[in-house]
Amino acid sequence: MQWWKKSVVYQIYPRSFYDSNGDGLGDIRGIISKLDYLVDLGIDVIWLSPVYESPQDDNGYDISDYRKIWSSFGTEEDMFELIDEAHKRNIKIVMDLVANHTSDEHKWFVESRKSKDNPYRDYYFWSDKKNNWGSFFCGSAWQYDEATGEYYLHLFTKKQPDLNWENPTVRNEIWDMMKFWMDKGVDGWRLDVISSISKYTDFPDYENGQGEYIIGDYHMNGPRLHEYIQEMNREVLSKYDCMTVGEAPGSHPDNALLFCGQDRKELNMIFTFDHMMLDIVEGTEAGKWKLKDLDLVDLKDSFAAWQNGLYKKGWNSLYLENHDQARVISRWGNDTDYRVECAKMFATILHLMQGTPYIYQGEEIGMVNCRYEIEEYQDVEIRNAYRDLVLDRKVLSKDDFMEAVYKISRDNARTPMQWNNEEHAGFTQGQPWLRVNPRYKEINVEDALKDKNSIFYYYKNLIELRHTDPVITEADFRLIDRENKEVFAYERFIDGKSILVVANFGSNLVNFELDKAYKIGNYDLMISNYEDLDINDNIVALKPYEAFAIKNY
Ligand code: ISL
Repeated sequence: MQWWKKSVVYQIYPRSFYDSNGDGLGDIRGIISKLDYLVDLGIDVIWLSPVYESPQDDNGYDISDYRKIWSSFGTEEDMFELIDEAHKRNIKIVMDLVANHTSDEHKWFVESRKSKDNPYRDYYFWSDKKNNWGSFFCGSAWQYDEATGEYYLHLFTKKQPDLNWENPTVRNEIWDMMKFWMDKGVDGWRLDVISSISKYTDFPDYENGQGEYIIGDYHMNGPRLHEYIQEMNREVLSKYDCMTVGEAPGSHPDNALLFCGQDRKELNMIFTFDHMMLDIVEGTEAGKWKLKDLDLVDLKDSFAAWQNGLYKKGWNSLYLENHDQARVISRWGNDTDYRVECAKMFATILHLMQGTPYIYQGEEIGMVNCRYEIEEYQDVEIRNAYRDLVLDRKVLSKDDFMEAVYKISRDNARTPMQWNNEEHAGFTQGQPWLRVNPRYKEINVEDALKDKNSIFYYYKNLIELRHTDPVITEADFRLIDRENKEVFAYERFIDGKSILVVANFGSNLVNFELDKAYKIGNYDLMISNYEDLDINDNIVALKPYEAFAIKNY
């Protein structure tokens, strides 16, 4: 079995992880000093969000030199040392490949914008007119540039011009850069918005949609997408023992296998957004900022479709949080009275499915969303949306917008890691770039490590189970009691062995009937977030956010 199928990945967002030099920003030496913490947790792989040279318009997802490290994060030597120190501890390092776009300060773009006949002109998309495509971060996806009187394409901010993958020279530049890092020991890639690298180059206008600028199907899954990924695999990936996970907005169970089908020679797995969109009202002018309640049945259906759709044909990535998503216990659960139970409940559901689980920094101690004044938020997505949707176009009231920010905005995940109960949660000796969540005195690593019932040790147990029990990595998946709006239950089964996972998704007391196969005496408890199960005649009385897994072997 490929190593990444038994691995658990831990995502580090470097600017918020640990600051070793007191400038208020996390850095690579900070990460090195915390590697033993990750060894204790038991993870196998670190996915590092971008550390490259960057003007930081989008916190490093705007790269101006792919082979240099941003000086506030450290030096190239620091990065090589991180790779080395991680490897000494049997931890692999996956870097972020942000190649759909560069920074406008990358030398390719600096050249490209100079003149229409510059050799770098074709590295990007230039046009004498714009269509009605919108940017993910508000407004038009086209920016007029004085120097040559043309527009360039940017699906993200105007400081993130899209690379033209039609140009074979661009692709070769990317392959060389990937080899550069892999030759330094990097073990794989998380590929940023990989589903957008191929464009519909006739740039058709959207016919239907809300507002002046529209985001829709032309923004992803372009005609040459899989040709490019296959070329990448042929030219680079196939030459290394590496893992790959593509971030793929617009991926669904029916096209997922094009990316990660075993016979495709493309990627190992992808990140879908299907389950993360379930509380967003789609197709409104408010974009991602118009929310509705999550329906648990939708969430179950989404996971089940991916679990079943990829079984024996592809491989799932399993995630609930990352640097673009809110803290899940605040978004869909309870981050006050039942914070600990709830965090363990989400972990149980996620980590006992088939796939490679991803833990986002702080998830393992149950970090929660924050509520700040609008001025405090740093994220370009929040700032642009506030200006466009609230101030300029008045699509949303400030109150409605702020409620959405508190629920789903990206800065919820980006507040500094809470290491202890000292000032700034021990993240920095200086002024943190984004205010530390005020609940750090109650939620921090130091306390978690002292409490054997903490969320941290629960994650550690789940990781240990994945490493030791092949049923978790190999078994089939079956949803149980699909229509139940309060309980998320599923079974994993293979060769007569089965695991039953049951989770109460709310604070109500709920009775749940177990299948006879699991009657008392027939099962072993694998993990549970309460001291004891309350079972009578196959009926289990579930306490608030109670979750457990039992097995019949
Ligand atoms: O922006 C979105 C919805 O608000 C997503 O569909 C978007 O495509 C996705 O979040 C892309 O994310 C990645 O690329 C961005 C960067 O800002 C994110 O941090 C990164 O994860 C641009 O590089």
